[in-house]
Amino acid sequence: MSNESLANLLKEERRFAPPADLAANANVTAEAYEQAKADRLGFWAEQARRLTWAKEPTETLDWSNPPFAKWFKDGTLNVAYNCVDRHVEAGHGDRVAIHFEGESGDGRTLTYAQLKDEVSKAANALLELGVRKGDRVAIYMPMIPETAIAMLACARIGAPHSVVFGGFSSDALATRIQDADARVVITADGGYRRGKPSALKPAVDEAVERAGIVEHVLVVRRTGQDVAWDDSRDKWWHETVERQSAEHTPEEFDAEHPLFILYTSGTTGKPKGILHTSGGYLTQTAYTHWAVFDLKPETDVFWCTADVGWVTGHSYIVYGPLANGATQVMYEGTPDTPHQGRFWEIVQKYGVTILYTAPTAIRTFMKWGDDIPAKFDLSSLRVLGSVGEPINPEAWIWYRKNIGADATPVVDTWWQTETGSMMITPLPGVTEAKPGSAQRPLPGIAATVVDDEANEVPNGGGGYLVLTEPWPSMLRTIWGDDQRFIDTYWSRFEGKYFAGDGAKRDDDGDIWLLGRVDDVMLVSGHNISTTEVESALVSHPSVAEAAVVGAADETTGQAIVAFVILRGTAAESEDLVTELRNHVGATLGPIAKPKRILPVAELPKTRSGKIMRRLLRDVAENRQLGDVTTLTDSTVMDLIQTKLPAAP
Ligand code: 6R9
Repeated sequence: MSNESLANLLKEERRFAPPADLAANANVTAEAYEQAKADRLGFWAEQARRLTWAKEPTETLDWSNPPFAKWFKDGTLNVAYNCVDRHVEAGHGDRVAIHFEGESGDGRTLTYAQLKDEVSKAANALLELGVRKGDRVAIYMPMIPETAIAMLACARIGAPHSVVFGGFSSDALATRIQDADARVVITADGGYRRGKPSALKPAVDEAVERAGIVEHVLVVRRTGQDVAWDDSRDKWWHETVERQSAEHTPEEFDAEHPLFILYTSGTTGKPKGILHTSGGYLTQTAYTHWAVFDLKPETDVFWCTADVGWVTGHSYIVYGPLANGATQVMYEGTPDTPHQGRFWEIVQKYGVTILYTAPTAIRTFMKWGDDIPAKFDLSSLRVLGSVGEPINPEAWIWYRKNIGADATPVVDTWWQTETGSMMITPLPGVTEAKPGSAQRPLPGIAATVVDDEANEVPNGGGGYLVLTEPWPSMLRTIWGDDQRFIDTYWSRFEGKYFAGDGAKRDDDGDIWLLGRVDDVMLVSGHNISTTEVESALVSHPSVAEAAVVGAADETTGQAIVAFVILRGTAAESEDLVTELRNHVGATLGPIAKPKRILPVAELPKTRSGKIMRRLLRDVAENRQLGDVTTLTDSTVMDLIQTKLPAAP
């Protein structure tokens, strides 16, 4: 953003106070902000006491060699013990840990006592396969309980896991196996997706062949489909794990012992293996899951709809909820199988009280229509969360109104794979909520918005989001590449973590996220955020979803090109396009009017639901498409290309 700070275009005046009863019984009150401000490290030291340490840490943060942080470094603990055993020891062995809902309606309930046995057996099996402390294990699985069990078994023996999203190609899996030098892969024959078994093992076979270093493949039988088998290498989970002893004594590891590597693709270059360690990561995931969702472990039923292959699944299906002894739902399939009310049917069936999902899902539900959730009893819900992208104010309002009975708080949580857990978000019992804004850094977190020269922008200004103090669940490095870690995150602004997101501060000082800096458009010398133009489009009753990009333009530098998905009833026409352009002009000002608006059937998205604007930019600029390997459905791009007349 060289010419001018991000234009501050969107005005959102709606406000929602926390419900009185929730505020009165909230886990966290406004005092937490004061307390953390007065003594930030003392605050985190106190949060670390949520965990059970084998040896209590005496030092909170060692920041003597920035940006390489060490949190709680003289403490030792076992992460799996914290997520499982200690709840059983505390007398909660009969509490449900996981209500598993298979796509085809099959299900299974695991109590904490059962989870302890399963994790112990899996840990013993990994030991039998020769896995030792520090060895990396790749996990390529559908959304089934064995995935969480496998991750916890790795944590239990100190073997960092690298979960690779089950939808990624064998290529992507092979690169990640190689980069982490993983000798063991845990997978399944397949999983259910859209009513059909979807194979995983063939991709593993190919990846293992290509990587050339894998010694054992442990295979869960989920679908029963035929699989190729290599007797010297492949082992069935039900044969290898089931015969193990359910006794396994957890070993204690240093707080900074690596817990997992998770690859983020980024826009260019080879994927970055984001490294997270044990004590600080678990402290912040447990704290945020408890604070931001106001979790009451005895009564709440939590459901995070993310895939475990995404960081959201790591932190808010596996580590945060289980460290807190929560009861949660885990769902294998898609939201429209066998019908478009599937999510609401699940909420009703299990009495879900806290729901955590992504804006892309919410916009899809909006498109499907209000009458679908209206058919189900959603009265158990008391807190709704959003993560993954900026949530358009209209989607926020829809979520609260149609899912939350116009009463539940919506927490819009900003964070990244790199931050490990939530960083900027309202608190449900404290914050007067603003639709579309993540609002404030959590207690103990220091975030701000700066301009090109690293000066903090005043209220009303826009620029780059930075984190100004280390935090417990921060990434420790990029696996095998400390220099890339420094260059990517710590070099843009001296001494500050550069998140790569554009942001603005409103007149109250609240933070609004405006999308990736790489996506910001420069139109006639004005930096305009894709998010704001998209939100303006989505606020029109005919638009369900929108993706906006800047395409090279001779007169204005870049011109705004919008791809829109129309709502079911809206017909595509010249008049509608003109109306949409005028609507954006009226909402944001003439500078933000898209030059072209193209109705499309689908938008290109990553597996975690993020719109891949760079591919749309390629289309808008008539270029060869870049890397499409992380796309959910690559045929989407063919459809979009046929919509686009050759650029003028
Ligand atoms: C957790 C996760 C990180 C990027 C991040 C930002 C976007 C996530 C957001 C949000 C606005 C929110 N993002 N949550 N933008 N508001 N509440 O998504 O991790 O997959 O690494 O993506 O997602 O652009 O920088 P990850």
